[in-house]
Amino acid sequence: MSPVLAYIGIGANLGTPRTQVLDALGTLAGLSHSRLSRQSSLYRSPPMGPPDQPDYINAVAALETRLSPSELLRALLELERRHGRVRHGERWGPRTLDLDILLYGDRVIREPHLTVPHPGIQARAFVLYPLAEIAPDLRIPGQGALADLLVRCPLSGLERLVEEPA
Ligand code: A4P
Ligand code: MG
Repeated sequence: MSPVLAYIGIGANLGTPRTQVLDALGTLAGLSHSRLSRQSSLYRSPPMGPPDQPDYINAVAALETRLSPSELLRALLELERRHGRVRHGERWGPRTLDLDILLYGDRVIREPHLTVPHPGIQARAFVLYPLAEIAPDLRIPGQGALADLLVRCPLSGLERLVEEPA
């Protein structure tokens, strides 16, 4: 099977979100049958949904992969399990890492456990802006040009984090 370019959305808002997102990018880079080809900056945004939770850190990665969509989903769920929990004393805390398959090439997938393109894409600044940073000319199957979705999507407090030089 020839490689497909998949886009992965990464989000975290518990524990140390920035570290979790950076660690997730590192682990994605080591995923089998895959190559991390691009990664966005990190972005901070207020929570979409219930407001009584911390701000999120989000990023998007482009992954060239030979994994099938279901193999990729399985790998991401496993990665969430490995990275997505923080110890609070002796007990495992809540999930702290969310990994979504935003796009898998130009495929449209509607299966019980996998919907691609990810259903929230067009309304989520924390997905669209990082995606546009690494793939400005992208078309979203069934939804049109990313650039057109972007102009219709308010920033909603999204902020790109500028990394301090080492
Ligand atoms: N699943 C179906 N399609 C996909 C896909 N394309 N990628 C299934 C990944 N998973 C997919 O996932 C539950 C199941 O969804 C998986 O087992 C898989 O079979 P989940 O991550 O536990 O739950 P969810 O349905 O994604 O709900 P979740 O995570 O509560 O909601 P969302 O939609 O992911 O939103 N605010 C800001 N600012 N930034 C954020 O990142 N994220 C959320 C979570 C809420 N507010 C946010 C952010
Ligand atoms: Mg999710």
